[in-house]
Parts: sequence; structure tokens; C-alpha cells
Amino acid sequence: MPDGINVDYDGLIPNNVGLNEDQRVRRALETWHPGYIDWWKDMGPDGFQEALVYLRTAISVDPEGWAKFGYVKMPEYKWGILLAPAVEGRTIPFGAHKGEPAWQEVPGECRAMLRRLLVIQGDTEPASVEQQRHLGRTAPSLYDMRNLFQVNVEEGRHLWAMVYLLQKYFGRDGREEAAALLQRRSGDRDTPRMLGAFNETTPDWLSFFMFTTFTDRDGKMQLGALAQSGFDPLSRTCRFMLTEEAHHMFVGESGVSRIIERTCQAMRQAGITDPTDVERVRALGVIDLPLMQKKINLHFSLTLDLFGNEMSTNAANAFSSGLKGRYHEDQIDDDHVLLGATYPVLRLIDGEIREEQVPALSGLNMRLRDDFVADASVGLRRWNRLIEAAGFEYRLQLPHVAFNRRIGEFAGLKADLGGRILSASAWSAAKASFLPDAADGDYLASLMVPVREPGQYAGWIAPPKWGVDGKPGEFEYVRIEG
Ligand code: BYC
Ligand code: FE
Ligand code: FE
Repeated sequence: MPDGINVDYDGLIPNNVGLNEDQRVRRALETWHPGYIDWWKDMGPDGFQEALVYLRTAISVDPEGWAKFGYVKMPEYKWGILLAPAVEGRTIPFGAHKGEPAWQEVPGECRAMLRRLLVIQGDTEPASVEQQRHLGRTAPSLYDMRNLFQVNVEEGRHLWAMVYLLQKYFGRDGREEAAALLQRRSGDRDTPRMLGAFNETTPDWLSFFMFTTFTDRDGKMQLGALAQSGFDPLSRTCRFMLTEEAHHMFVGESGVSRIIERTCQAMRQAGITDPTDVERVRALGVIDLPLMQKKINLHFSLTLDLFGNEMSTNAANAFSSGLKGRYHEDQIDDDHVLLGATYPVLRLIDGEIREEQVPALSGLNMRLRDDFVADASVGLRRWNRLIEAAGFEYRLQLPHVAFNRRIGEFAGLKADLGGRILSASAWSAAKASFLPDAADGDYLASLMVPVREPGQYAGWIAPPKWGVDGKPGEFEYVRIEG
């Protein structure tokens, strides 16, 4: 089995998994391909299928230079199947089989669980493309439009990554799941995507940047946990996906940073000292910091739901059987088996939010969620430094984990941003200060006017510090006429 970094780039499906020698899987993928292209044309970026987009395409898994840049029409993008190089002598890092050689085939008793994990992971990828499909029309610049499309084609490639594993290791069942991944639709009443957050809308660019900051970061954490898998092909797949994921979060974090910069600059020029004077700030045509906070509250809480329940036997089983580890499992200093270990989890006990020690295996979803919150806090501190440097006292914050939840202990609880439980009437009175309302949506919609002159940016966002691939800001990142 080829496991180097050499990629066969010239065929229909660039790959480093030896597809040419694997007729069965190659045929399955080639049969799936036209349906994928149909899906992309129907549900991918609306109105830009003919545009030439300056995209990076993965052509290697060499950490030094795995991508090349060039103009591509998105339906002609080369969605390849790329696994990170095999690690010689790799063993299963955790669970009941810890220390045994990593599996190259799926152990019989793990089939159903692994298939479910692959399908859930695979389902999120096209869902995000569907959620973002209208955003090209209102892009604040060609630079941002190109970044959106880059994220979209890579999420498409992540779908390919899961489909490859399903088709290679799950035969007919895998082929059926691969077909179903093209049939569900984000937000559809009858055939929705599998996880809650992936059925929400992404109506404006502030939402897009918050989604890529927070929800793509769930991707980072989940892929980080799956990259530890004892099933080696999954580990190698996820390790390569993670290199792409970093860019998605960069797009989100830097996008929000640029909005903050622009807002602070406009407030200073206008002599506004109180960032919560929303009316005056909006009169300047920029996005007020309190609205950014509301979008943080929304996207953060929606993303917390993606970590599942506080106590989960699914998570315990996935760990014990060696399929899904913890984030950075290989850097944690414990026995990696966790029998008898405990973990502190926030729970709702007698109407109060309290910390409780639970069996560490049952609490693994919360362990990953805590790692997520810590990771997300770093980006938030960067945003706050910008506000501070501009001389404003306002600070953005992450809401309490009990706020606005639909999954787990706190589902349906009326907790405020600090985790205090409110009465129904207090909640109704405060809700519009916690979450974006219709007026906020209308205001954002009024700002979403497309800017398509190279080097020009909408008035509510600052230009980026650097272009893409060493290109200047005024580079024509998308040629819309094609
Ligand atoms: N919505 O035992 P529990 C990404 C279900 S993002 C609906 O706690 P478990 C990306 C659950 O399925 C990363 N249902 O569940 C980002 C279970 O149902 P069944 C995506 C939910 O398994 C941006 C039941 O409740 N990857 O890549 O421990 C752009 C009991 O719950 C939800 C993964 O998630 C929900 N939010 O935890 C593009 C990795 N939460 O089976 C891409 C794979 C729970 O009893 N998935 N339920 O009928 C997993 O590891 C786990 O399945 C989950 C859930 C963490 C999602
Ligand atoms: Fe992804
Ligand atoms: Fe992503």
C-alpha cells in the first residue's frame, strides 16, 4: 500500500492512496463523482460556478508546500483524496487496545460505531457549503469572496475524504451512505443535515466569520480527536484535513478582527466614546460591538451543542474501543485508559448549575468541549486587544455554557450570559440584548452590498494586512466573467 507523500495528481481524482491499483474503490468513487458535481452545481456557491477563482489546491501532503495556487472554475476544482504520511510502527494510543498495532482494517466489532462517526463527520462538510451558498453575492471584496470559495471547496474535499473511507471500508453500506450524504440538505424539513448547527442559516458575512471562528473550530477539535484514532486510515485522513482547517479559522478570526478595526476607527473619527451607543454607531454604517457580542453568543452556543451530551456512553465506547481519542491524546500524561478516573462536569442539579465529578469516560464530550472553550478564548483575547488598543473599554466575552442550549443538561434552560437562571419574563425582557433580533438582521442585511472592484472593501470591514499567496490587496482574486 503506498503511504508516502507522492500524489498521483493527473487522474480524475488526485490521490495518494493508490486508487489506480484499487479498481473497486476507484469505480465506486467515479460512480459517485457525477452526483457530487450535480450537488455542487445545485447547492454550491450560487451565481459563481463559471467564475475563475484564485484557489489553492492540495497537491501533496508534504508539510513544506502541499498546495499550488491558480485560477480555477469551482466545478473543475481537483478534489483529491489525501492522507497524511503513515507513521511507521504506530500503535493505538488509548482505550482497551492501547499499545497494539494501529488497525489498517476496521475491526468487526467497531464497524457500526465507526460508520456512524464517518457519516456524522461527512454530513457536516456539505452542510456548511449549503449554508454559505448565497454569501458570494454580498461579498465585501474579491479577497473575501475568494476566501469564502476556498473554504467551500475544501469542505467539499472533506466530504470526499469521508466518502473515500466509507467506500473503501464499508462496501455496499458505505456506498449507500455516500449517496445519502448528497441527498440531505441543510435546513430541509424532511431531510435535514444531522446536527443542529448545520441546519441554521448563515445570512450575512458577520455570521460567516463567526461560523468559521466557532463552528469550524468544532471541526478542529473533533478532527483532532479522530486524528488519534486507532483506525489508521481515519487518523491519517484527519491529520491532513486539519492542515486545511487552520485556514478556515484564520478566515473567521481575521474577518472579525477587520470588522472590529473598522468599527473602532469609525467611532474614533466620529468622536464616539461609548461603543454601546448603537444608534450613533450604526449611523456610521459600521457594525456595533454589541451586535458582534450577540453573534458570538449565538454561534458559540450553537457550536457547544455539537459536542453532544454531558454524559455520553457513545463517547465512552468510542474511546474505549480505540476509535476516537481526546484532543492531543498523545500529549496527555495519564494512563490513556481512564477506567476509574473522573472528570469535573457542570450539571443541572436541583435547579442549580453545579460542578460534579463524573466517570472520565462518560464525560469525554465535556473534556473536548472544555478544550474547545479554551481554544476559542485565545481568539477572543486577540479581538479584545484590538478594542483596547483603539482606546475603548468595551470587551467581548464568551457566554456561559448554559446559555441558549438545545442539547444536554441545559437544553431549554433560560440562563443569562453569566449562567444565572432567569424567570420566563426576565428572559423575554432580556433576550433581545443576548441574541440578534430581526432589527439586527435587517441592519446587517442593509450593509451587505457587494464590492467587486479589485482592492476595494465594503465600508464596514478593514482591508486585510496581507493578500493571498503573496499577492497584493488589489489582485483580482475572482474573475467573475470567467
Ligand atoms: N444535534 O451520546 P450523545 C465540522 C445525538 S464540525 C443532533 O451525547 P455523542 C465542520 C447523538 O447523535 C465536526 N443530535 O452523542 C465544521 C445521539 O444520537 P443517537 C463534526 C445530536 O455521539 C464547520 C444522541 O443525541 N464532527 O467538521 O456522544 C464546517 C445522544 O447523544 C447532537 C463530529 O461531530 C446535536 N448537536 O456526541 C464544516 C465528529 N448531539 O446515536 C465542518 C463525529 C448529540 O443516540 N461525531 N446528538 O441516535 C461525534 O463524535 C458525536 O457523534 C457527537 C455527538 C460529538 C456529534
Ligand atoms: Fe471540514
Ligand atoms: Fe472547516
